[in-house]
Amino acid sequence: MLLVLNHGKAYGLFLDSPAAQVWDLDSERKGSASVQLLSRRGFSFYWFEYSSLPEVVAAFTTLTGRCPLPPRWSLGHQQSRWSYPTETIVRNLAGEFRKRRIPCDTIVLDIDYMDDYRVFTVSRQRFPLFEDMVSDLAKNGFHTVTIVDPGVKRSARDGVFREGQKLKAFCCNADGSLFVGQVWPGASCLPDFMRPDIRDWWGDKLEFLLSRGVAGIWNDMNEPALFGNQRPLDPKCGELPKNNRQLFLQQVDQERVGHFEVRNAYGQQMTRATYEGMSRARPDQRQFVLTRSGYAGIQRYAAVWLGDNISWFEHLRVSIPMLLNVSLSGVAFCGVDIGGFGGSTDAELLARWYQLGIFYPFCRNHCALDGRPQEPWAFGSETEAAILRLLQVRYQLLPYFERLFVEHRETGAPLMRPLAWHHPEDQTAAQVDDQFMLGPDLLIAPIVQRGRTRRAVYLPKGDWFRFDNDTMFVGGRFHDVEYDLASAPAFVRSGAILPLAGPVQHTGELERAPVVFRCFGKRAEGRYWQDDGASLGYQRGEYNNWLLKFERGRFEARCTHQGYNAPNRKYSYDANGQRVRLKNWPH
Ligand code: MIG
Repeated sequence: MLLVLNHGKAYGLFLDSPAAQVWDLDSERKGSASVQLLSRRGFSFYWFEYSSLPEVVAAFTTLTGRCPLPPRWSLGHQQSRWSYPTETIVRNLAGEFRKRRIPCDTIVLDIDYMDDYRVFTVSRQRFPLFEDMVSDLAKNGFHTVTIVDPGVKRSARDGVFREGQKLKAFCCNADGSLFVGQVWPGASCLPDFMRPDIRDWWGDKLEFLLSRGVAGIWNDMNEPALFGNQRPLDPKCGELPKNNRQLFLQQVDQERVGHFEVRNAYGQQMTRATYEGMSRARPDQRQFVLTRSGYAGIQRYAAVWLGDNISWFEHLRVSIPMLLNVSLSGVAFCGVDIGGFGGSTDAELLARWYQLGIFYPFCRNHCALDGRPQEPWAFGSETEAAILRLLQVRYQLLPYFERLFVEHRETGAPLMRPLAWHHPEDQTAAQVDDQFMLGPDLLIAPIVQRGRTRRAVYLPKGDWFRFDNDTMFVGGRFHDVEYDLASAPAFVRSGAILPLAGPVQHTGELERAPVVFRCFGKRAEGRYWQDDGASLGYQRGEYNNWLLKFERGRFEARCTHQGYNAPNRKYSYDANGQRVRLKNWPH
């Protein structure tokens, strides 16, 4: 969607077609913009006209959908690498986290857990006791996420391929022969996820992983990406090739259409198959699916990460405007690889990336095969201590993150918002793209350049408090702010109440961890949401909703909905540096 803010008006333009689009917003400064769509199948065009950004996004997400509440564990810290190739390495990795008391909820297994990269297999050579490993991890508070790519090895010895052949599940060339592409398993075929029966088949195949205790699924390569010269269309060519020259054909209703006509729906429909399959297997649970590819509405099925970035400060910095764009397009649950995927990170970059990454809705450290390892302890004790502290902040703030996901469902508002979302009249705020708001109460302004220990932070009007030390700042101007490696680059709006929980090692401990309602400013208001963090009970009213107020030295919590029987925990509030225990908190 294209968003335009202009003199108190907010517009949204959405050209609904999964074919290639080229938008040129006057790159040559000719005074005109152009939109090109390479399709013979028609399109829908939506025009939104409101007076504010939140209204346009509310309407757009009414049209395309909103994220279901994620399972709480998926909001914790995730550790990934291409790859953790053996059971011993995975077990040691998990052990390291707990030994060092670095919070972590999830271990992600990239393509090397499979046998010969064949989908729905496990390498018994490298993971002889895969099921035991997954269940031992779970006992230790870790969830296991596995990657699933669309390519199915073209081999008569592969059961998934044979089943797919029987169902005529795979995309074909114009002459009816099987389309074969090169991906990780070698010569591979691609399921046609446009077909509902094939989505069902694929979704049911996930049982292989789910029955082994796998908690979440990561869909990669689902553009679909192919090796070598099997490239998709270059939209700049200006013309859509004939059907038989569009890589392969796909089935859309009763018709066979060229792949380029529906290319952007491929990842979307694969991810949908995944989400729906998981929902059938675990009907009352929240699902965690992660995807690289998607289309408008992908938020209904999955979190999105932005693919292969590089361990550069430039990519740390650009993740902010990129994630803001994705967020404003409805994808509230998003992030990029913390530390950077390609290349090699270093101590400074990793710590600075965690300073930002703890505020991404999706918080995962991931890196490629050939770079140097980048687990939180990979660069010595100073960096490790900084990252540990930063991750503690992430976990403290999880009740706030959960509230923001609830609000996303209510209003469509993403978690990450440009400053202009809350300050539309502020001309300076409109220009800032290396800071963002996390919900209404937190402003994040990280270090985005190498060698810096301080930066200029723009605070819109109002009073602000530095999250780390409560120092007050007057807004409406820039401030020169210093951050050591362990400080959270966050400012809290005066008038906010943040529920802070912890300390914990993983989200399994969160529900019983003490909560402190921290009040910022002389008068403050907040909201606190409680549910089981795992089931769909919230859709049946199994949650508690509290409105919090701090005024004239008094703290008050008013329950506006009570439907969840929460376990006991300690509550207190913290105002002006004084902590007061709340006795008789009604559970
Ligand atoms: O050709 O699965 O973006 O996160 O580690 C590379 C291996 C395929 C690309 C993904 C990356 C992942 C990698 N994948």
